Amino acid sequence: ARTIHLADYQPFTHCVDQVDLTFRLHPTATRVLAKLALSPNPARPGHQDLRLNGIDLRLISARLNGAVLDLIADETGLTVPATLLPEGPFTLETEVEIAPAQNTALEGLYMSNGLYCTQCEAEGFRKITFYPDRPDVMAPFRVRIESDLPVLLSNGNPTGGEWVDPWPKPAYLFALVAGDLIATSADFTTASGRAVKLNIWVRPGDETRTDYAMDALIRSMRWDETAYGREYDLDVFNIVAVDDFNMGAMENKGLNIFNAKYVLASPETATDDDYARIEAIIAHEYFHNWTGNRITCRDWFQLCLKEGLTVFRDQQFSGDMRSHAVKRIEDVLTLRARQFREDGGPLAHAVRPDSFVEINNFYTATVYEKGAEVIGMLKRLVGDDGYKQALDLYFDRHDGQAATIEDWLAVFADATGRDLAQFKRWYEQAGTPRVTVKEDWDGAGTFRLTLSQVNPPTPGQPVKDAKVIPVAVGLLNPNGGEVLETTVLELTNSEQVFEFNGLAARPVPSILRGFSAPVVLEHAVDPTTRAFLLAHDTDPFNKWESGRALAKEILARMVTEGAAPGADWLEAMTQVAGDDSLDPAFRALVLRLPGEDDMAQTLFAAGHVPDPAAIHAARKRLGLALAERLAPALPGLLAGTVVDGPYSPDAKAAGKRALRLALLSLQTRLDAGAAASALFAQADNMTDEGGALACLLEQGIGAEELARFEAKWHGDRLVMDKWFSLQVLHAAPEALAGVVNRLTARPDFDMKNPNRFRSVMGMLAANHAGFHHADGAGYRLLADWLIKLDPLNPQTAARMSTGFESWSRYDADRQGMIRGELARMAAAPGLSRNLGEMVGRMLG
Ligand code: B3K
Ligand code: ZN
Repeated sequence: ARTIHLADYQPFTHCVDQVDLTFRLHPTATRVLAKLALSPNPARPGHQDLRLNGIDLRLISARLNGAVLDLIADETGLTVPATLLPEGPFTLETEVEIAPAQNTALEGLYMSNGLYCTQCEAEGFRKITFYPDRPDVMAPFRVRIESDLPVLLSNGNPTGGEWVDPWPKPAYLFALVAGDLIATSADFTTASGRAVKLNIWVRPGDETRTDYAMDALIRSMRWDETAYGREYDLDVFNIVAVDDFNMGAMENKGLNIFNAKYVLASPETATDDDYARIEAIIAHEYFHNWTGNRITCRDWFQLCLKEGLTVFRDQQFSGDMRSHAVKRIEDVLTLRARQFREDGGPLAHAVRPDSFVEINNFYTATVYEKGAEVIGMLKRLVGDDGYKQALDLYFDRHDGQAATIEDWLAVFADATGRDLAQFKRWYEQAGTPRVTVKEDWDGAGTFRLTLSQVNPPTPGQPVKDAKVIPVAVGLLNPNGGEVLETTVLELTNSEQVFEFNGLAARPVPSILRGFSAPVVLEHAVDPTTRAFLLAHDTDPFNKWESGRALAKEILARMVTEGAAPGADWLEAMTQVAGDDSLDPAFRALVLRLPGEDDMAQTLFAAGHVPDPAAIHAARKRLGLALAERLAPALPGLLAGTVVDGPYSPDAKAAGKRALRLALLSLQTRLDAGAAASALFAQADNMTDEGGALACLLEQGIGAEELARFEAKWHGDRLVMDKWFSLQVLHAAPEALAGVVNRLTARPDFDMKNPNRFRSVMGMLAANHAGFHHADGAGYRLLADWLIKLDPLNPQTAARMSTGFESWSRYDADRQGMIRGELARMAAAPGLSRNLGEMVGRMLG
């Protein structure tokens, strides 16, 4: 397969001035008529061939300025030779036939439960019609849909039986939906007075579960007006929920298409986490209307231009709606679990990669989450005002354009006068920097911090330059009072000394407050000081982080030295559990034990070969030790988390439920499941019901509850996904393969449905001790199923293969087994470009 390089970018030969599409829908023989108004692109002088992308299209006819063309398409598209083209503007009409019902890849036009829908990002439009399918070709679209189905939707405004989108857009933002759908509607008036009709379209029966998504949409629209001065720009905004979708959702202009999982919510069926994710994803897709649609990417290497920024914006939004402290901790947990893991293995790549084989393989935690972190650092370095000025300039200067990271950095440089040449390395160099801290107290009022950075090698990038790293620091006095409030130190060299004078006593430093940079901090701190910071730090992130570091250090010593659970940590946890002055959501996060994959990552970084079984056993012992320590207080603490009144998904009530479930997980280790069974039986919401079930399964009990859950929910696809997930995630290591085999043999295990496939195979890889069981059964199972899925849905197969990305951490036996499975996949006949690239990169 061919590798595409950023350095080879060239503008397209032609401009598309207008697109007119007619769809005659049919499950196996849809006709697509495309009329393109084209003209030579002045940016590409000379008389050029016209090359259009097209895959799996049956060409019926082609006409140039009305005259029939005798052309034959090849595997990847259609060329109209320059010799046939006039000097100036011309029209090209094509008619093609496609078969949406046979499209299991869920890319292009496909069918989901009787509904026609599309997914075009990144390169799906070429499966719909012949077109220059690249983001820098932007055109206004007009769409006519011929079908008997009751609801027919596309981008833009409905006008005289057509959908007219006045905003020039790249083909990846095209969308079409047709089917039997019901809308929940609302009216929205923008700040400048535009009336907008909002519709959320779902399958009949699901319309009782759309209220929260609508509420989140309205709040998102208002927020973007106040926080960024960005208004909506069409008369309608449609959202459609579909059951079969490769990812979370898609920001098609005026017609967002969502995985039903991220739209539908009712208290009985959705957890608090589901509600929070729905809010975040609704916001994310809506925010793309400006950061992604009005200003798009010049080429796919610039993907982080829209994704990093839009993630950053949705994180700000969720923080404003809920709690900034809790949101930041959750975001860092995700970053470490997914992005640090990726950055430390064979799939590491820059936030802006410079080559790819299959772009769909680069919708990663690095592009999204690290991309957002990079923007957070930029904001810290230029300040809130500088950020605002830069963003205003960005929207002003680049509206209607397809832009680059160079454009993005230029608006910051121009708006603030700051030189960002060194900062740009964050976009170009992969890997997680390690920042080491040394403290020095001279006994006479001066405290010195020596910060140094190491940028580890990653595939294709053996040597790295120093980054500019904003390290937010505060100093506490020995009584816990703050003597230096949060100050940003700029680490730009490989080593630098920062001095603080006039101090009355040796301070306790709080370093990397708010997780001010996506780095691994190496700072030797004794357990007493960690506990002190957990008790006194004024920065909520570092307060949590101190408890986290303490737990990880103890777990590491339990695994490597057979140490006992540390007294400092148990004491500190007791304090936090009982401290009613702290936000319950925060307490829940502190009480949550570090995950096993996280521990494997940490141990590996410290020079150990992680033993999955030993980590699993140590984590169990630590949980039990904590439960026993808290035992006398647990009933009272649990009673304090009862939420009065009917269910509400708001952050305060959700925080209480999160604390209750954290405590219940401990209690279940002591009472053989009595409290959890009771909560399960009386639960009136999915957070409690699913949470109680998880507590039971985690302890290897709960078979009866599992059966009751199935009997109650077997008709609900989304809830049944949870039923599948929970069993796989919490299966005992030696039982995992058996559980997976039992579940995949069920008739309701439909591998064509990505949610269902992920519920089992994603959780298989997430069950650390089970997946890495020494018998290798987990590895074989995952590889077997990826080989089966790949011919049907290469995108999801490739995505799920990241279960193997951490292979190099483990012992020689496990490495051998995983590499064996990767090689077996690599040799699978007809392997897709998607999975082929992933497997090839993992094999190195
Ligand atoms: N832009 C889409 C993701 C498309 C993924 C293509 N494989 C959703 C989002 O980031 O909002
Ligand atoms: Zn996005």
